[in-house]
Amino acid sequence: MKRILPLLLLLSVVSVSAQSTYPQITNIPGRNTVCLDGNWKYIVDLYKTGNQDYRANPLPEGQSFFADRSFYADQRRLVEYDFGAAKEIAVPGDWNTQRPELYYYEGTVWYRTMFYHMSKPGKRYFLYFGAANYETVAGLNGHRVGRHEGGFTPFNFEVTDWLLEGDNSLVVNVDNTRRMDGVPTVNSDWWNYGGITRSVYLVETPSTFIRDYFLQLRKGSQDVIEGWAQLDGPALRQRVTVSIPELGISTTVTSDDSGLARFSIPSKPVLWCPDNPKLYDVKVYSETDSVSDHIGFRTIETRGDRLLLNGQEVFCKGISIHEEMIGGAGGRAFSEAHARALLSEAKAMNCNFVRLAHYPHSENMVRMAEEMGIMVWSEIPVYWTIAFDNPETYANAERQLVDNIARDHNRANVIIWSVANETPLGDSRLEFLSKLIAKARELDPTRLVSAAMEKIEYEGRMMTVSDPLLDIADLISFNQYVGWYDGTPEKCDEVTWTFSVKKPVIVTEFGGGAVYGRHGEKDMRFTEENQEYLYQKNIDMLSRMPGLAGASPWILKDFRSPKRMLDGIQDDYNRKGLLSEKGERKKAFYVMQSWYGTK
Ligand code: GCB
Repeated sequence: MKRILPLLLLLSVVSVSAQSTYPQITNIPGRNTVCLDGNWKYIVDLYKTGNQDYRANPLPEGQSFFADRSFYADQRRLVEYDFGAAKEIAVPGDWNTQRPELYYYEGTVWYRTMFYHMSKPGKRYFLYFGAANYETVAGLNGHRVGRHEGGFTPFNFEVTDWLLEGDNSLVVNVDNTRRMDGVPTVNSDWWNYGGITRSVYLVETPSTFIRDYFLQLRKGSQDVIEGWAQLDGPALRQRVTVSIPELGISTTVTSDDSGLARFSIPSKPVLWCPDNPKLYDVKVYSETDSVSDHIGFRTIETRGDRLLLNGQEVFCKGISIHEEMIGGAGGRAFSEAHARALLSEAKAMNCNFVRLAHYPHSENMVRMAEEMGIMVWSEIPVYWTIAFDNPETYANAERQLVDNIARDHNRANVIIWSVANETPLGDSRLEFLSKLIAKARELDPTRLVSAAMEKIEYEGRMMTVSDPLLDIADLISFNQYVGWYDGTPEKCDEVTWTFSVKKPVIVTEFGGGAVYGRHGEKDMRFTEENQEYLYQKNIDMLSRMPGLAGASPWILKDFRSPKRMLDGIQDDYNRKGLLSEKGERKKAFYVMQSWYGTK
């Protein structure tokens, strides 16, 4: 087995700033994979000491460490970083809730795992990370294999040439330092959980494989399945088949010179909807590869201020969710069981819709919601005061949008791509968000695109949303806190809403804080009674709103946020949950449950 000591120096997060050059491989559950999850060694590196030699002598991406003897200069430092003596931490998992001393930690952590592998002839291999927050550099057996920025989207690095027969050493550097130019930026109202927060896989593919495919009903049609498959590898011209046995479909086309195969298949599938979340077994195969999936078909569109699912008016009975575990130590949720726990509470509230705020949640969450018949608002972390003037920040945001859409574009339950939340008005912001909206539409013409905007008030208690984005987005979707940040709950009775455009309205946030078990008069802040009253008043107000097509109040569960320091009340939690962090239902939960029960 090769020495693993010097690997840290190789994997510096400085210098080369290019994103991973490998486009995303989609549908990992339908591929041939080895899961690398487990207990990995870790070293906390507050001062980024492991990066320093590399900073002086950067190696080009992919170049062998062992070719450059100058890196052996300081053996002592290398020994200090020997993983042999290091402790272990679970992957996936945030580091903050696994180690008390890392609760507030923001910085660099080195991870190392060993795995056994024997390559098969003619196969290609990729390391796939579901997500790691925020910046990741990975190295395999002494070779830097790639860097990725963004804490909530998947990424993969090809490692075919760097795998050894037998034991392999994978070193991963994760840095969750907040950055002004990052997406999100330094200021956000949620915990900056660091680490490898979603599963890691070694994916095996044939030398030419089906990297991605997109199959949905043609926009506006319920009887044509349309889409494409993209091959990756040397044999780009092949016969590619889509097979859906239950629909009697087996359609073959030939891919073009770039490996793209386009499909247009007449068919009348049973449509996916919350009451009948029908999924079909789908197989996409070429002469060299084959991938299986479960795909549902539905349409989503707007007509005036009406929202139509499969041509029928639908009301989005929603709740906003942060991807945080219910109970235990809390922390970043990632597994199917975590997803089921969160979504079951949404179901119990009679929801048919969730706003997965404020960043792409795990694939488990989206797939579980799809199976349970829950529609999804999917969002990227363009949140508050992003560096809208910075072209690199734009490139980063666009990359996250592209990766989010690539991962989930076959999920029937995803009906809305959201490009932002509560961003302050301005020219550069409008240009930034308009470009993101155009990009989303270019990649996926079948879904709606919007953003969570903000309400404004003008004379005489008239409320509206005044945002040039309204002309571009498909929805009037906005956050409002009448009765909490804005007056007392009674104010809801006094206001009137009006909108300058005729589009469906989704109130993407409303609510207020309450501590579970804290009781008092309905005008006493942070009591369950106050929150319950606030919800009753808001529901009355929403019911009078023209074009109301849905709501996703803030929020399912109390969630950690460093901005919430009030002693004895908040204790690092935003208390606007309808559940406590342990999952106990507050009174307002039942207000939503009964309102949605009548809808
Ligand atoms: C908002 C934000 C959300 C916050 C929430 C609050 O408008 O979109 O991220 O957590 O308000 O609790 O203030």
